[in-house]
Amino acid sequence: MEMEKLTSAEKSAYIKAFTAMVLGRTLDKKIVNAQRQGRVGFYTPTMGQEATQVGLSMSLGREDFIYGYYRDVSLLLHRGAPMEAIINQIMGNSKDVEKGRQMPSHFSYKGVNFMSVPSPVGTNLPLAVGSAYAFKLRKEKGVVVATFGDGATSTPDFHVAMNMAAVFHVPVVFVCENNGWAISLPVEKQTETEIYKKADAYGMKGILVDGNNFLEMYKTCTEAVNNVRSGGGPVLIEARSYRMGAHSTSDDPTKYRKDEVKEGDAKDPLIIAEKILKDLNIGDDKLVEKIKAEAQRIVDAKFQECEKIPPPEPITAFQEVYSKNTWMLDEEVGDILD
Ligand SMILES: Cc1ncc(C[n+]2csc(CCOP(=O)(O)OP(=O)(O)O)c2C)c(N)n1
Ligand SMILES: [Mg+2]
Repeated sequence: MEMEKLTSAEKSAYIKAFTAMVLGRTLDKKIVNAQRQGRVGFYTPTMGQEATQVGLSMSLGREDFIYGYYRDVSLLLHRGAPMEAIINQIMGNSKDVEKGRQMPSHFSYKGVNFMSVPSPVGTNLPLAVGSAYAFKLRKEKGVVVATFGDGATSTPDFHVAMNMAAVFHVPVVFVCENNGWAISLPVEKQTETEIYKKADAYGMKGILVDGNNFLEMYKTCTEAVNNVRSGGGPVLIEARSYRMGAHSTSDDPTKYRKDEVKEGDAKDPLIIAEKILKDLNIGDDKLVEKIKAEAQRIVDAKFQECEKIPPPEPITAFQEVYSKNTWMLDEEVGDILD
């Protein structure tokens, strides 16, 4: 890698990025293990997509909105969502902002403008476009980001959203986290063309980027986001990585694939990030080990804390949907809780 002169702000941004990636990976493994022990119900691992998510997050501002998807744990962590908010959501306990009413991994965190994740794949895309249209009409400077997988590009919503975004020239950044798989379907069977090329048909720029490399992601996304922010119209970014884990804790990928990238391989985004820090003289083995040990300590402590939190009270199933409950709901509450 060519040597660059880095400012101290850049150095700390890169260390923050690496730390978020390590936290994401560590939390991921903790939750998968806990699911195997029957301590949480379900989870969609983020492993392999840490660099894509963190590099993207580095390019965004506080005012920007994210219509993300169920794998965006590293993005949430880097953007500043408290780790306990993520764990509480997975557990569906009484401190979960959704009070257990969403499936685990379907996060929502207002503090960092991360909208509620919908289960039907691709449905966040038209919502992101509508939101970006509102930004435009109000002349606000924020951009809206939609993240989604390679499989989501086969949904009608993807095409509807791309077309409307381009026609109305709204400030939206589509980021396809192409991890090579949609459950058991490889991307080669998903589409006859490369995903970033689809942008051309709608009249927007399509960009291909190495999603395993956080620095490439950061640089590419920063340029793209700045262009969208200054009125350049929407963009589609295809970030290529690899889903290192199972689709979800209900999936057994050994039934349909041989793992092509394993933890610690040269293509592992954490290994690439470690090498970047070392090549740029920002960090050494000692720093890397310190960050990893600290991440493990934090994850273990937070997990233990969250496990002590009781489930939501039954009455909460009837609250926070309407500003004032309908008479039918009131009757139901009476029947159940009397
Ligand atoms: C409209 C719709 N169809 C099917 C499903 C079932 N489903 C859930 S996740 C998934 C795969 C999505 O793959 P991709 O978009 O590549 O994201 P990834 O899980 O690989 O990150 C499918 C088919 C769904 N939730 N919604
Ligand atoms: Mg996929």
